[in-house]
Amino acid sequence: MTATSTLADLAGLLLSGKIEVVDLTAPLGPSTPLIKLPPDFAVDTPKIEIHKISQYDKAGPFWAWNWLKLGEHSGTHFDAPQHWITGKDYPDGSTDTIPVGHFVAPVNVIDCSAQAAADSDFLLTAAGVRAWEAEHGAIGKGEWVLMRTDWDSRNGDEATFLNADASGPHSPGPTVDCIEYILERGAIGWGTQCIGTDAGSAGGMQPPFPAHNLVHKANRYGLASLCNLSKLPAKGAILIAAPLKIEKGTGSPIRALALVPKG
Ligand code: 23J
Ligand code: MN
Repeated sequence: MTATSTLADLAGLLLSGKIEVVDLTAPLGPSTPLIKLPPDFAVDTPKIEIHKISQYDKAGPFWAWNWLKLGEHSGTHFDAPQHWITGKDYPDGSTDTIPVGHFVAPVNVIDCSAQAAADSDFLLTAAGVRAWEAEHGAIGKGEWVLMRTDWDSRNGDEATFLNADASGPHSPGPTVDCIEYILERGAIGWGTQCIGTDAGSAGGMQPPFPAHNLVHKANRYGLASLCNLSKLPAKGAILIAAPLKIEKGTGSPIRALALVPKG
């Protein structure tokens, strides 16, 4: 088995549909849910705007095109190390400097959908990850770890997706020791189906927002608002998640794709 013959096999399997390309991306537009931070603490990212330049009209008779107003951390998106203060000094930690090889990697999908359905504040722990490994196999160095909660079913409506009440947002995510553990395993990043990589309750953890604080401190990456994780196997798929090459970018909307073996 050579790299050349393996890639030729991959090409054949893609064309025959025996390897399927699954879209893990939510639609990006004015109704895309956006994170709301505590008002005394921060300024929010602006609503997405799509403005028409022309549409086969006086402003451009043969062509249609738009311009966008869009925060880096909007919709299905990538968090770069420089997004967080703990990762600010990595020269290869912004969207334009991350090695592109990191954008294509094997993916582990930890199914927490039943727990998240029963408890919006469900937290995945290191013990939970170890139990998953005992069943499905070890998380390898350079691999993604994704938390499946099926929260993409809420993604069409911002209030349902954020799930906030007077006590704050209620959405599932990782504990501090979960993130410490996956980084120990050598994971390339951590991804979720919620508005951000951290749980709704993560502001009260120590450190606050551990998926941001610890992942980016380790020069690793985050993925948020992923869709369709129910279509992925626990192991065996390849994730393609590449941010736009924004100069000094802290993150970017992505078209997240998975290569999934069929049958
Ligand atoms: C800014 C401040 C806090 C958080 C976030 C952004 C995100 O979740 C994000 O999109 O990276 S927690
Ligand atoms: Mn983000």
